Amino acid sequence: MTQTFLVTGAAGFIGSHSVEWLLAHNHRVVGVDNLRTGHLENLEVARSSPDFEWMLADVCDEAAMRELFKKHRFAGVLHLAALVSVPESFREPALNYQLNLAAADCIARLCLEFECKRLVFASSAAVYGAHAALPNQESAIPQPQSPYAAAKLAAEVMLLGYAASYGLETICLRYFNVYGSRQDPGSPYSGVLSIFTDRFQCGLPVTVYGDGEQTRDFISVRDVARANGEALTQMQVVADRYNVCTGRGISLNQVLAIYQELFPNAPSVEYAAPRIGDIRHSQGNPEKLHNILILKSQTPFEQGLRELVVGGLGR
Ligand code: UD2
Repeated sequence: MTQTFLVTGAAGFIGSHSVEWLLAHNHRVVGVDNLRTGHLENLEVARSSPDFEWMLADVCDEAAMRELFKKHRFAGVLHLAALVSVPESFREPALNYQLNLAAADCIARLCLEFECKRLVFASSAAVYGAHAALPNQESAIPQPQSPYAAAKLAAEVMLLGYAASYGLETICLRYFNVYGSRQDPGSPYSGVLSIFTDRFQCGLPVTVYGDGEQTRDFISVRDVARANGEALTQMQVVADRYNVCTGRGISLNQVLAIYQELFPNAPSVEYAAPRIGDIRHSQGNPEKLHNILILKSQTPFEQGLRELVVGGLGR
């Protein structure tokens, strides 16, 4: 039976890929976005499908969201809409509270009211903080160091509280460093691979903050979309928090070695002082999620990066 799913933040980087995964697996999707940071062009493929319904709306608008829940009987919700920038959460703590905590609570209450059983929530590796033991395990005590991380953690606690209280199937996914097409390179705080790809393609030098030996657990957006889709649609899940990562830490210098093969004539890399608050190493343990979801093999980093460079950021 065809089921209908709601995706909030559908026009975003992760949202648009997740919508396409659901459509490719024969589901109907309603996509909502206020286009604050999302782009309608990201939904070009989705909007050509008769199984996709687009709605320009703000997830904080409870009346609009209630109308949507009333109209459709959602089998599940993928809640991705968020204030996505950590630095912006410092500048705009009230907006961070609204978008990253209050909106999640509102969506969860609507799920309860309209008997939608499954809620997949976009959390972040940011909840671990800079001093957590590596690889990050879900059982570690979180140490949020930004309003962004605090709100994501608070939302996890709230939603898992609803799981325990009302049986809502809440899956909190802690994304690590997601990369891939449609990641907007437009701000200095954009994902490093979107910035590097954009600059190398324009023949411009890239800047590395620090010595380049910092590591990140980079995961392809394609694998993240699949994890989102499987978490939303698989029969057996356990309401809990899960890392979405590869388990492999790669240094920026290793990343640059791949770019150098792809852009042999690129200007030399510039090194600058490390960014304030920068985490030295980030690496997660993916086992817990892999134990509940049947996930096929993941995209090797070298392959994912080459595809991004060849296919382009906009695809
Ligand atoms: C990621 C998330 C952030 C938060 C955090 C949790 C992204 C975009 N950001 O921040 O939301 O969850 O993890 O810890 O996924 N860098 C350069 N040159 C550049 C840009 C960045 O050297 O032009 C460095 C940067 O200093 C850092 C690394 O690249 O050491 C990764 O930076 P990032 O902004 O992609 O992601 P991160 O890990 O700081």
